[in-house]
Parts: sequence; C-alpha cells; structure tokens
Amino acid sequence: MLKKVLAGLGAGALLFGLSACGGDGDSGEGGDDALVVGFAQVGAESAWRTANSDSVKAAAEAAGVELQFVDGQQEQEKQIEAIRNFITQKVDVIVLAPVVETGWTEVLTEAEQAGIPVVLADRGIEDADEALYTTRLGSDFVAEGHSAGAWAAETFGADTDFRILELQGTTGSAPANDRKAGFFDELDTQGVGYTIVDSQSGNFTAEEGKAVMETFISTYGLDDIDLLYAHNDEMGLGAIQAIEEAGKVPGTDIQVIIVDGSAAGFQAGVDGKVNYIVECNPAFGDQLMDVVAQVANGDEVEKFIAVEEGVFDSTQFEAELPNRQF
Ligand code: GZL
Repeated sequence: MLKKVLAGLGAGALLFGLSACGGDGDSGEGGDDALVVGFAQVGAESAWRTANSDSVKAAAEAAGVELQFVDGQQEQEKQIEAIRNFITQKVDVIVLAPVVETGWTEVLTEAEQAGIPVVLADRGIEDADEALYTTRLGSDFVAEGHSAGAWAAETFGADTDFRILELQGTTGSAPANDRKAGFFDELDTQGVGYTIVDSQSGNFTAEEGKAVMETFISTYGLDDIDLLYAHNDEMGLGAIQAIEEAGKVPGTDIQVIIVDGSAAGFQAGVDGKVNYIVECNPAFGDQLMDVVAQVANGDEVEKFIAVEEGVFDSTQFEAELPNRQF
C-alpha cells in the first residue's frame, strides 16, 4: 500500500492515478500502490446513512482508493474494533463517522501512535479529543438546529407559550446534541415563549421514533401540542404514522419539522404531513476522497469542512422532490 504519497499531484489527479477499487467489508482488488482507507461507518439506520455509505463507496471506486468498509451497526464497540483492525492492517488513513461524541480517546491515541491520520466523516467527537483527528467533513448540526428554530419562532412566535414534543437522535451523538442546542438557542435568542412537553431519543430510526411518539400520545394526548421537532426523517415519518393512528392530521393538528431531506421526507411534505425540512447532505463521498488524499499527502487542511445544505418550506416541497437523491 502507498505510504509515501506522490507529492506535487493535485488530490484528484493523485487519487485518479491509483489503481484500486473500493470494497464493501473487505479490501478491494486495488493495485499495490493504491491508497488504503479504513472507514468505520455508524451503521445503516436511515436512508441518510445508506446514501452516505453509497456516496463514499462510489467515490472510493472512482478515485482508485482501496476502501475497507465496516458497518458499525450503531455500536461504538464495533467501530473501535474496526479501527484497531485498520491499525493492524497499517491502512494509510482511517475515516470514522463516530456514533457518539465520547469514548474515543484510547483508540484514537493508538492510531496516532501508529502514525495513521484520522479523518472524521459526518459526526464529530468531544473537543477534548480534537488533537486526535486531522479534520471533520460534515454538517454544522448546530446551524441545522438554528434553522429549525428560526422557522418555529416565525411560525409560533406570536404565541406566548407554544408546546413542543422533541424526538432526539441517538443519545450522545453530535447531531442529537447539536440539533437540540441550536434549536432551543434560537428560540431563546428570539425571546419566544415555549414549553418542552417532552423530549426523548428515537435513536434515528423509524421504529423507535414511532414507539416514542405512541408513548407521547398516550401520556399527553395531541390536543395541546403545537409542534413535533424530529431530529431526522425516519423518526419524523414513524411519528407521523403514530399521529395518524391516533386519528389526528400531521402537518395540520400538529406542525412537524424533520431534518435530513430524504425523498420520503419530501413526499410527506408534498402530502401536507411535514411543514419544514432542514437538509442534511449525505452525498459528500467525492469531497471526502479529496480530503483523504490531502491528509495522506501531509497537506494542511481545515479542522472542519462544512458540506453544503439548505432548508425547505411547504411552498418548495413539490419542486424539490424530484431532485432528492436518497
Ligand atoms: C447527520 C447524520 C444523522 C442523520 C440521520 O449527519 O449523522 O445520522 O441525520 C442518521 O438520518 O442516522
């Protein structure tokens, strides 16, 4: 495998010149000089995640990178085991999408001691471990929360006390922590009166999102709830099923905000069941391969590289739906 990366070539040219192919779960058929990258992915819990994995695999294939892909099944222990295997294999770069923010110090120190750079893809880790990775490529989750909060403030701002149910993402994950923080910071900054009736984790899955919403409904009813803020599409769509099974009309009896922007989420918007969508972009595979090449080459890179993403209200859902890639 390539340990000294050819200097002087642009990242894209560098990767394009390598002869290898991305693999899925084990090494591809790459040539001896292929850049070998170990990728410890969160899991396969949502359409977003699947689209992200597909984007990275396709980009690795196109760039001639030998990708060692491991599905962490949303378990930190599995990701840590994968990283240790990457270290044993002496890969050139480790890419980690950390399922949660904490618990990485020991294994990332082992990577550092092995002289293998770490790139975070998608989610982040706690600031204390900032020195243990080279860069993070992904979304600004706090900004996503602020976007959701700004729409809520605009929609309910005149109320003195609008009532919110929140479906949080995976407990301890950066998107859950930061989407929550950004949302309520926006409401507080705008001086909006609100009550958090309840806030529980649905672990970013449709099944758990629906189950938590059913518990919310049986505990509080829906007559006195103004807004559901779901940290991803899957949990929001699961909750919508629960709202309909309770005989209420999602998007009308209760306003719904979701985050990701899957085709299913936009279809729910077209159907009037979702009121606002904050996009979270999974399709950063090509950008990731460029970053990996720069890191392998020892180039200076920014500590955080934000991916492009937008926001959509009900006037935009129909036009945007055909553009959705996942
Ligand atoms: C966000 C990503 C989140 C998505 C969920 O970048 O980590 O994880 O919002 C996914 O759909 O499960």
